[in-house]
Amino acid sequence: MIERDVIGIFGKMNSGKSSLMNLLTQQETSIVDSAPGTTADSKIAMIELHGLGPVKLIDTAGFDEQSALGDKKRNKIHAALKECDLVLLVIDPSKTALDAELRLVNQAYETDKQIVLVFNLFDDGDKTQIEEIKLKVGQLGHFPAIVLRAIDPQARNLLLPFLIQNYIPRNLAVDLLPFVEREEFYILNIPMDEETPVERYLRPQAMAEACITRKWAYPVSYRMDLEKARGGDRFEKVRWDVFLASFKKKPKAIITDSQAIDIISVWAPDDILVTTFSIMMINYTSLARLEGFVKGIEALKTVRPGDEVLIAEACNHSRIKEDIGTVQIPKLIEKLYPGVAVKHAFGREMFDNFDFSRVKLVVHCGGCMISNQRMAARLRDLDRLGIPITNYGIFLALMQGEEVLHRVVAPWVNQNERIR
Ligand SMILES: Nc1nc2c(ncn2[C@@H]2O[C@H](COP(=O)(O)OP(=O)(O)OP(=O)(O)O)[C@@H](O)[C@H]2O)c(=O)[nH]1
Ligand code: SF4
Ligand SMILES: [Mg+2]
Repeated sequence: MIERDVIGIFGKMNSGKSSLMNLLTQQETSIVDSAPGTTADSKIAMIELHGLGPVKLIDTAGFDEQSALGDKKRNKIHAALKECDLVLLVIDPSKTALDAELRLVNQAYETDKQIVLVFNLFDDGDKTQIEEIKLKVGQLGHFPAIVLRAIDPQARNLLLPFLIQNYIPRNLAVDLLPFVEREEFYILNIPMDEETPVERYLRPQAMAEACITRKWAYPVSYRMDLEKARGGDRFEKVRWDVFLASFKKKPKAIITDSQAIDIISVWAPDDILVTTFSIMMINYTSLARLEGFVKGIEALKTVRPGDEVLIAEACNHSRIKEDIGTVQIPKLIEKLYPGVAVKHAFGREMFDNFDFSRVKLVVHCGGCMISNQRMAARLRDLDRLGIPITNYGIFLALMQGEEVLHRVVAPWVNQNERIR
């Protein structure tokens, strides 16, 4: 069966949803009429869209329908919303009451849907309303928007490139460890502290192990005693040296817990690649946008007293003692950037309602518990606010010096081909 991306077309009655459907299918798929409430049931079309592949389009009834049939129609709209990957929200800019649109946007956002706005221009004079709408309804200003005339067949030439540029397809996948080669050895350095679950690896560790094995290469786990290593315990270093010497074939790379980068960057021989789980994970969840996170750390050069650095974790895991986000990174910031305040945001909804006005940098965890879509939405929001974002692994590597940062990023250079 073909995995289709599902695109739902939503909006008020008579906003031009069915016209948009027909524009995409290039056929009279849906009935278009000036009578409000023409589309009573969801209308479905299976088509191939150039650049997007096979898609299922769902044209829905107007969500402002008040008739006796309204409830049944609304259930259908909800079903379509649940099913779709991309919400095309059609807005007639002459109608400036947008409460219903906002409700839909909130529902769509909570369920990780991607959203784009289609301002359907019935009258050229309505153009001026669009910026007003975006300003008035700030939330709408966050989404990519296109202005077109749904009944103009030429509008398709605008709409398709716009969708390709702004939509991340469901089947887009990124190679978790693109530099892994068949029949090579890879060390996973897993110190295991109080936060480590007893019977399993953390998600990034388990994913790395599975990925390396799937590629017919060999993952080898090593438990480093970080306390002893940092305390200069001679035997801990000897244990590491003996471990490394036991390989007949030199391991190709070490993927370490970012917390151990201070030790690994010194103990790992120069001819073995080094990176961290956190960097691997953020590259994966951001769909190969590691470069942006590496660039983001440059903001540290310009932070001043009174500025804020936001530490963001995408889940609410239990935090014990020397937790990286609540203890280790804040300590480093306090020490190296006096007067810069550290803020925290945890959980999936973390960016909602957060006051970003003084935030100069976001330092994000690996993000293993959120979807690519949600991460993309987060990056887009920050981009619009002009706030750079970096990641735990990058931050901790830089704390060991520019050359260490260089080293942990090196395995990814020119490797980040997106795979569809
Ligand atoms: N001038 C102009 N008219 C349009 C445009 N888009 C749609 N219309 C007209 O607006 C009316 C409603 O269009 P539809 O596409 O049926 O709207 P809808 O949102 O599907 O409406 P319902 O199914 O009733 O909810 C029709 O008469 C269309 O011809 C446009 O871009 N410009
Ligand atoms: S989402 Fe972030 S904080 Fe939570 S387990 Fe994954 S990497 Fe750690
Ligand atoms: Mg319709």
